[in-house]
Amino acid sequence: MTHQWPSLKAMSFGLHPAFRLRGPSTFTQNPSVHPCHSRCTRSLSASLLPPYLTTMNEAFPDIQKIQFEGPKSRNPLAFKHYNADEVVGGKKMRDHLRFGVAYWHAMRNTLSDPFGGGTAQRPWDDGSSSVENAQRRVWACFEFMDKLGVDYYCWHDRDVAPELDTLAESNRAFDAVADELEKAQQQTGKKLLWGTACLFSHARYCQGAGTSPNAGVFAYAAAQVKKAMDVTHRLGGEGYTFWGGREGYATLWNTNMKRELDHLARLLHMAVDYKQKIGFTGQFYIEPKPREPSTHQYDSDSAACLNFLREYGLMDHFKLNIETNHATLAGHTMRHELQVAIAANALGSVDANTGDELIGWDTDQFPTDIYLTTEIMLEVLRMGGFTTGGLNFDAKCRRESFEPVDLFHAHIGGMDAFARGLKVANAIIEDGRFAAFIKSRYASFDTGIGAKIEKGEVGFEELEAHVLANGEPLLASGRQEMLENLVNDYL
Ligand code: XLS
Ligand code: NI
Ligand code: NI
Repeated sequence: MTHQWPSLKAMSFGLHPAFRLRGPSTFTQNPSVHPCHSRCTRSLSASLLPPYLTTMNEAFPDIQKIQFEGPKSRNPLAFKHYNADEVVGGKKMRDHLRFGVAYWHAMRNTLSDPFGGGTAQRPWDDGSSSVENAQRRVWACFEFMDKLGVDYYCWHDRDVAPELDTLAESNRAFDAVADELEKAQQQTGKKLLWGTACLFSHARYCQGAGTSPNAGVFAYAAAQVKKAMDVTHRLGGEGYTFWGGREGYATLWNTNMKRELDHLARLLHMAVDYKQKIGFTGQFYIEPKPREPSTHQYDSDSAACLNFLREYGLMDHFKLNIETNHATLAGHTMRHELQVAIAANALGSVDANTGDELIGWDTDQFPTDIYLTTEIMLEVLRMGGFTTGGLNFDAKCRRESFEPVDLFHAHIGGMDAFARGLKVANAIIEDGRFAAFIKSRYASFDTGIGAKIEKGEVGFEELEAHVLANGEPLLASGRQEMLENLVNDYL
């Protein structure tokens, strides 16, 4: 749906200085302070705001709606490959890819790193933790999504609304921001892919949330999840994610691992009960990650998550939300993690990003590697496509890329990379040579003794007799090099 935002340029009188901020930043005096905050000593009260600012603030006044211009275009603010309504393999690109904007990165990440504070210029944001600022940010985000042509977004409770002194106050602030989110969703047709609770930033969670040794912290986490589920439900969210931010340990010298795992499962069972109670029908996801911030996270990879879910009787209620950079931190490829999940009928959604091969942490970069996006889309197509899930850009601009327009370049690149990945994956599937090769590789299990093995009709004695009668088996080449060459034919 196309929505025409009123132009703020025409009515920019009386704007708070934060809104006039355009062009290069001058925050170098104190890089650890948010650029807007360093200039702004008071937070905006609702009465100071012209009424239109609570509905649309023209956060990106110089940027038009991003158009598909095709591969020959030289316009960096255009799609070369992502053409939302183009049909690939019987389905529109937008329905295959179901892109999501991650609120925490696009709207809240100041682009700090371990050696320096934030650099991001976000002129619509006054840097305060006021509810008004949070409400204004909503409209900046929806303007961004609308201009970008992304249909979904994801949030943590504390990305969209501030954490205040008490749970009651935080919940009230969350409701007030949810009012704006609801209005913005209705106005633009954008949808919530999933919500989640941030159970890792506040100091109370320094020893974990569901796995904290402190029952009061467990209770706080439960209360926060309850509220985040309520708001996700209210906003029609299609899913709800549990990323175990600090659900792990720093050292086993102070940890009762078994008890912590039991507690985590208890929290998730409570969430399942509450989901049924409020009638929330969205999909629950667990997001694997091996480490960082903890030394070891209990949800370390797809296999560990599935084992945990099976052990605690939660398999029917959860699928996995798999993130590329987490897969590689776990020492796996993304494709490996996806296949493990698909084999258990548990692939739900994808956090689309990528890591840096030379940096050892979760760098959350935008995916631009077509080989990677092809592999991801091959697996997604192979499982029949997303249902509730999608491709959430859990990715941030580099610290050097601090201008608002960089948010567009980053997402456009990711969307184009996935559009190409989708097309290549679809071509590979339609062509059928890989599938035929893999099928033929296992052909000895289709008939004869192989079929009997698969059906469980033979045991050790029959197989010994088979070898005694037939002798040494004849092996075929794995043809890895030939197949890798074939991939390049499609790119
Ligand atoms: C952090 C995670 C986080 C989750 C949501 O590494 O990727 O962003 O996606 O809590
Ligand atoms: Ni993630
Ligand atoms: Ni991550």
